Amino acid sequence: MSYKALDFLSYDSLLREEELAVALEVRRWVGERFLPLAMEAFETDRFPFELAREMGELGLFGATIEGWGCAGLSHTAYGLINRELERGDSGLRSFLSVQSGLVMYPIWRYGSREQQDQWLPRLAKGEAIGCFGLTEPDHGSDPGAMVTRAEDKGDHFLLNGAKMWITNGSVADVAVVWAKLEGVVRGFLVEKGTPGFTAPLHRHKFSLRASVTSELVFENVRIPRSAILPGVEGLKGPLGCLNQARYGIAWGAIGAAQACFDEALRYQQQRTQFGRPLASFQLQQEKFADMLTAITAAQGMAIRLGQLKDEGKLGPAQISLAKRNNVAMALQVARTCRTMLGANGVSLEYQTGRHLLNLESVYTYEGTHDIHTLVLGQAATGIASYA
Ligand code: TGC
Ligand code: FAD
Repeated sequence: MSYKALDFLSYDSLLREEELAVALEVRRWVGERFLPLAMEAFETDRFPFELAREMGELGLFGATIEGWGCAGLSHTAYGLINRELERGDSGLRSFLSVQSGLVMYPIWRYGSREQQDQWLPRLAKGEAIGCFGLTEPDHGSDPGAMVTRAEDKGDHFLLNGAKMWITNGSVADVAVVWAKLEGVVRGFLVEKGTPGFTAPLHRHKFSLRASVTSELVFENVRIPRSAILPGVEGLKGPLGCLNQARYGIAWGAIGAAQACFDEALRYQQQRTQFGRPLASFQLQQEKFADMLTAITAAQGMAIRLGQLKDEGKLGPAQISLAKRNNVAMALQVARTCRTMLGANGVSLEYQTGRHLLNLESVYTYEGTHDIHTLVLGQAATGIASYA
């Protein structure tokens, strides 16, 4: 059955022709190539890596970068790509967020020309996979307290520590790892197979099951001097990357909400109880009205975010506003739609329950809902509660 994406205020008419074309192409690809695998991927706890090269061929990775085989699209187009992928699954959008915003972005923005030439073309094609290690077992919301450290040994660095909850950790060819060097946060590119570097899988997740999550363990890992990202020092390095990924999530969450809305609407139009379609009852119609309003408001935020980013005027607190609002909105929509499917809502035969479970992770990663509340509290009052 063909998917109908909710667009009540005709936001799509604000898009440039090529942006809309990208969105529709990704929508088609998700429907044809990803969705047939989605239930099995979630049930068997695996990401369909066989799709990575197709995503590369579509130009989805590092799509806003100019050069190195990247598509050089607008940030609005990149947002739309996130929306369409997350309509499929948050794990699919996560795969893109990490590869593009958290791996290609720091290599492009902070890397040396050699690092860019070595990694960007392969990452763009989906021939190489990357991961981003910031969170540690004892330091999540407060990454500035990290204890992973690099020691300068003259001709090389020695890396020790551990990272936790790392998307793509055990499959990545290159890990962007944040560690303190003489007390200052620095980024390092650590290649798969480097002696002393292991990446055990996190098992038993009930969320984002179609996404690989791993620990990264560094025990006296010797890395060459050329592995340091020369272009940035301090916590603003990793936080600058998070801006890219959080921007994508603000768009992506809308796709998950649209998918749930579409499924609940079709279901309630077709299923009858008490001799009438469920969608005809006022209690259900109130839910549709509330969700329609919430999704439409989130879409307005995303499109404005895209305009500001394309103009180079988007600030971190504005991204926090949209990440916080749109993910909470999507989680609420998924939960409401789950109830509207009755018992079928707990079956993986329907997408909504999968989206609901996934969105619990999205609510927590890339800055928890609470952390974005505090960022907004600081923006509103001028006082940082976490300082
Ligand atoms: P604070 O003292 O405020 O700032 C330190 C330096 O960083 C600068 N800065 C930023 N720069 C760029 N973008 C931002 N969003 C920035 N926020 C702050 C700031 O100007 C300062 O620069 P400078 O030059 O003065 O040194 O830092 P703080 O330690 O007080 O922390 C602030 C806080 C709490 C907002 C920050 O730590 C934070 O955002 N915490 C949340 C951590 C987080 O989001 N982790 C995510 C891990 S990655 C992940 O989840 C990937 S999910 C992957 C997937 O999609 O599958
Ligand atoms: P904590 O920081 O311990 O927070 C626990 C609770 O306390 C939360 O509710 C939080 O909001 C609240 N809290 C914390 N501080 C405050 C405060 N000052 N005031 C009020 N409340 C507060 N990280 C990476 O680096 N790379 C990845 O690729 C990555 N992928 C992930 C994939 C998945 C599936 C998941 C679930 C997580 C991933 N993460 C990744 C980690 C994620 O970014 C962290 O889980 C997140 O930043 C929160 O850290 P924490 O889990 O340590 O929670």
